[in-house]
Amino acid sequence: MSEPATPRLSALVGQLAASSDPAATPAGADQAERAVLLLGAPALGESLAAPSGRRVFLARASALSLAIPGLGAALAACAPGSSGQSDSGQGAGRAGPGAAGSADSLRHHNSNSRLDSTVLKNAPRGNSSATPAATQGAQSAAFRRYDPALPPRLPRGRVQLHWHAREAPVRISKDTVVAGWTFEGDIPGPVVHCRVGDTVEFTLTNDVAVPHSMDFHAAQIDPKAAFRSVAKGQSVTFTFRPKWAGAFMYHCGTAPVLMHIGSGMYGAIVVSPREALPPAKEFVLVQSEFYLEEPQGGVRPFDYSKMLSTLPDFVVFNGRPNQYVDEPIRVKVGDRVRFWVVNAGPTHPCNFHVVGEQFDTMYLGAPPGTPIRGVQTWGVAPGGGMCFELLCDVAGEFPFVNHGFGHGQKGAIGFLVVGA
Ligand SMILES: [Cu+2]
Repeated sequence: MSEPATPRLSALVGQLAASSDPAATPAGADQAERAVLLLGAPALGESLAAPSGRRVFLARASALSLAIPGLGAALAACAPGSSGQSDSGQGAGRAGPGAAGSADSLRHHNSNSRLDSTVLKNAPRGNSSATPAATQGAQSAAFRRYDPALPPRLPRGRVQLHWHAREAPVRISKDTVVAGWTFEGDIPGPVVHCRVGDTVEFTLTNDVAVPHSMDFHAAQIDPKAAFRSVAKGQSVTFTFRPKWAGAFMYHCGTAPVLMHIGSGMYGAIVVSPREALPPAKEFVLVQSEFYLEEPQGGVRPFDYSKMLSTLPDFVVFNGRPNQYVDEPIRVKVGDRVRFWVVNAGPTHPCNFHVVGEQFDTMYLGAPPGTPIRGVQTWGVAPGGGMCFELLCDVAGEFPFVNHGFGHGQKGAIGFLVVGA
């Protein structure tokens, strides 16, 4: 067998991590290649499926960060928006406390950085969301139905949000409390509603020891600056103007993203078009999967190993299994209903369907463009969002489900009750 012409990245990672001496860098691994090693995904053959393989990779990435001091800072300095200045207010990270520009932030702007890779080390027992703040007071956590109604748009075309990354126990049913990593204390986080062209000025302050970040899918922005992770007590601020209408996911993007999304850090931003859509009762459904450990002290932590297995305990709309079976969504005959469906995943599709109904309109892209008619079921991909409309011209109780019934059966089901 002939030797490969260039060394494989995984081999370079291994060689670099094996020595803390920068002089041991193999010939041919120039700065650019090292940057790829630091920022990129593991090479083929570096299995992330095995937790030990992932930890080895993160450990190697950490070793590289230490072995090549200054490289992270150099990369961050090259990033647009990292100067802490915003020319137009759109598409540029803006300096806040802990924003790029400080030595601290330069160490953790990168989602594979050393600080981010401490996530699982900080968590008790390694693969779990069971931090003290996420578990304390679990028994007294009250159940609250997540209101599916689309909130009104904030006025004047300018949305200012200052959210906190928090750990909190969240009661998802009468007998289940989960150890949540959250935006604003709930799973999902709050629904944001704006309009195409509005200005969204967003600040995230991290209240907890594990680093966190925010990634809005409705934004077109330099992710290295705006979506960077921030340590406890620090903040990141960025501003964007959504260009497209639709239902978009937001989530924490700190590595390992699976752990942060899987532990509750996600939600929906609905961007209405400038043109008015037909009048309707509008609802937001965020589907997600819950991978949980057995209860300990009345709380079930999220389980990273189970997330990797992709076999969830619950699949839910708006963070609680079957909540709209127990307390349905109610409308009247003659109402048009518009569902903005976001699939936060982290892994499985949402095959959205309303039993006994058809969607007269579903928008393949941004509403009101590209409508398609007469849809029975449509798959919303993890990380995606779509807009479904139906006219409720028949009274009755209509289950809305994930028609992938292995997942519908695990809690992704509710009732749309159409009253006469
Ligand atoms: Cu996070």
